[in-house]
Amino acid sequence: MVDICELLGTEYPIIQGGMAWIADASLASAVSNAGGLGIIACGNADAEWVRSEIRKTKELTDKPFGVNVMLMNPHTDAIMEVICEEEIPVVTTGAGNPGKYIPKLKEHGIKVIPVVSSVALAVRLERAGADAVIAEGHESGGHVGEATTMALVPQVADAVSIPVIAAGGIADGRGIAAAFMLGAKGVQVGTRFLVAKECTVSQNYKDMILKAKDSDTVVTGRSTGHPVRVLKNKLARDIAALEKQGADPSEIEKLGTGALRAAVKDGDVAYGSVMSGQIAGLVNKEQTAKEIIEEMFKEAAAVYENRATICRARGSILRNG
Ligand code: TUI
Repeated sequence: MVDICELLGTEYPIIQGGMAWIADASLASAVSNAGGLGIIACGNADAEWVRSEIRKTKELTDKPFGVNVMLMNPHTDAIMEVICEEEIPVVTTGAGNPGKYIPKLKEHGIKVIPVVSSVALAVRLERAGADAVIAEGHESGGHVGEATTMALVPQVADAVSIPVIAAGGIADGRGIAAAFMLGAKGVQVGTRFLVAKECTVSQNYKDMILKAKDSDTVVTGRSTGHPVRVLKNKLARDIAALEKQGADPSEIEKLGTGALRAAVKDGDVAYGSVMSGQIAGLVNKEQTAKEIIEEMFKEAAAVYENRATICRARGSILRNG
């Protein structure tokens, strides 16, 4: 199987999550400069915004970086054109099936790494030519599937022969080590990079992540067909109450429109949508992207060393009787 760092062109097997409105040139270049794969997230932006962030990122790093395309974006066709023109090495996708775009991206030598939340889609996309898949569990922030990372990653790893990158609930070295134990060859990390010094999200948003506890996220919007994991706030409670009353899904959609932007850009963390993974409770300090990546992999290496020590000790016990 192809080495994931070779595939991504990175020093570390880590991809930054494609966080809509949040993952811009500043965060993407910082993650790439630190040896991971930085990602510009398109969210619902138009193709010219994407081109402009790509150009800025190229000014800020000479390392590879990727673009995440959220497939519900109405400008997806034009964004794919820009990605081909700008010769982006890696594309990740979310919230849909990117199958129809794969042939053209591959013609341009672009690696395609879709996010999947089921074995069935992973298998279909491997057949369609995907270079790897990101198996994203229910613990993730934003748009989520049903299967948890623990259940999804090994099942996807058994079903495909391309590399599997685990996502959802990973924010330290233990998470990396666990993901590799489940059969992943790399990890995608979102929530921890949200509080990176280079992340331009509003300080109110960062503070809410830093203060969050394990039980502070909730999934809203199930009735709309687009469930999203967010930190609990007034908006989340209003949506939950409306959904309980059986409100029209279009009414719920309306409440969500513009809400992510309000939290990210204006710092409205009461009525904005504060998307976050369940692991926010573990994220309690602002660091540079470089500090985050180095700390996480140092911790992961320590987990493996501990195991090796235990195995050696157990070996001596068995030998010595
Ligand atoms: O895409 C994400 N996470 C996101 S996108 C986003 S922007 C947004 N804003 C408001 C409402 C909705 C979205 C915020 N967070 N993660 C990747 C992901 N993809 N999770 C689940 C999926 C997924 C779901 C269905 C991938 C494929 C899929 O396929 C359906 C099909 O067509 O087979």
